[in-house]
Amino acid sequence: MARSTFKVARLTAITLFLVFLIYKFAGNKPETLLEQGSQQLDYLRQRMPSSFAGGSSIKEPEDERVSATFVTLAQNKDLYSLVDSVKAMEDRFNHRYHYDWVFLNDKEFNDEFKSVMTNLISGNVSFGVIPKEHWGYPEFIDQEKAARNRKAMAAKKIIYAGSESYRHMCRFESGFFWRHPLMQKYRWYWRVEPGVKFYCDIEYDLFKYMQDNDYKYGFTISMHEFRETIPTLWNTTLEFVKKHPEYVAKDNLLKFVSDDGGKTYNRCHFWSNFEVADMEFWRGPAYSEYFDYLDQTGGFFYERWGDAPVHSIAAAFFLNKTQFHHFEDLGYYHGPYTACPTTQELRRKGRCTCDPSKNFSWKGFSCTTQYYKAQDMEIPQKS
Ligand SMILES: Nc1nc2c(ncn2[C@@H]2O[C@H](COP(=O)(O)OP(=O)(O)O)[C@@H](O)[C@H]2O)c(=O)[nH]1
Ligand SMILES: *[C@@H]1O[C@H](CO)[C@@H](O)[C@H](O)[C@H]1NC(C)=O
Ligand SMILES: *[C@@H]1O[C@H](CO)[C@@H](O)[C@H](O)[C@H]1NC(C)=O
Ligand SMILES: *[C@@H]1O[C@H](CO)[C@@H](O)[C@H](O)[C@H]1NC(C)=O
Ligand SMILES: [Mg+2]
Repeated sequence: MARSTFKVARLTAITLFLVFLIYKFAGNKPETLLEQGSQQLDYLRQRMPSSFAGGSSIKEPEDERVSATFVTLAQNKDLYSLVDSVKAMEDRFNHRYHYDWVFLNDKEFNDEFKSVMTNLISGNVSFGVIPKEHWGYPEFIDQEKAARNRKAMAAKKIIYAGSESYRHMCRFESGFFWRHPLMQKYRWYWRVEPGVKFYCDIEYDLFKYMQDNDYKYGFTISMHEFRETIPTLWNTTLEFVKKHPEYVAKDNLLKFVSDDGGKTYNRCHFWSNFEVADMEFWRGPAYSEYFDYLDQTGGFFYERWGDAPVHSIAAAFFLNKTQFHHFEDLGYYHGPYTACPTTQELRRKGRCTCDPSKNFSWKGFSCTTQYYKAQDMEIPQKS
């Protein structure tokens, strides 16, 4: 009894002494204490946006938010594969910023979907139905030809070859999502799909980081497209570019998508289930006219053009290469691939929970090595 009382007294004395020391050396000023705390984040100061580097005037993160929203295209049946993705985004990032979230669907979302998502998300949430003109066959499409081609492609076991809805989805993501009335008030978006995972805490405002650095398109995973889904996409693109040389950026990223100066497509593209990008680019004349040009050929239906190669090829031609950003600091999964930071610096002392050996970025089917070559940049943190 006596011995344990003594122990408690000794502990208390030591604690008091430590508190005294902290106050003495910290000068008892709250700013100094805050600065000490933020020293742990020194590496972020070097890499991350300037807004995060300040220590003297503490602002609520919302004060500096940019015009941005999350956007998810989904169906009611996706609710419970989507909740984990949304919850992870809230826990890892959005609980500090409260960005809005727009859900889009070709049918009405039901009440369960709406209430689950509204309760989960810290920003304003809205639910939109996609207008028929953005999800369906344009009148110039020969639907019998489309059906014949689907059958022929399905016989060759090409992924999603037989699906009509997948083609409507790809065309919508290629040419329409930013035209939805609910998207009009935003400039930046972050696309999130059902079933995706986020493995790292994101401790800076990634939208603001894009805007402050003049980036237009951010990605995590890149890879090669299946050849059979896009037989005429490249030639159609070249026709457009020949008609509109004025849209080709001076310092473009053509080397990412072509190994022979533009003659052929190497099938590299950014995996668009993750995208953080500036809708001003999609809304601008170069991309709008490019999309219309592609659309009138019917390739979204007669072949199976994906929104990923369409976005990537357009960005590679019409943006300067300084306007792209690879988020090497994000841990991300969309089946079957993972992007996972491999260095301690990027893993931020355990705030990434993915297995670094699963990182797809430098594997053969990925195009991220090609991306760094096209940028004339050294490959970072390769392991
Ligand atoms: N509303 C709606 N969303 C769809 C439909 N098909 C796909 N999506 C969404 O479109 C995105 C891509 O579809 P997904 O099935 O994930 O294709 P994958 O990632 O290419 O395998 C996801 O956000 C889906 O929820 C559809 O018929 N209706
Ligand atoms: C949600 O919208 C309301 C009304 O426009 C606005 O006052 C509020 O700040 C918004 N909330 C967030 C988290 O942005
Ligand atoms: C694309 O164009 C090249 C050269 O102009 C031609 O050789 C090739 O057959 C074309 N491919 C298709 C699928 O039209
Ligand atoms: C690309 O950079 C050039 C100057 O180097 C500039 O004139 C042009 O507007 C830029 N293009 C885009 C799409 O921002
Ligand atoms: Mg998906």
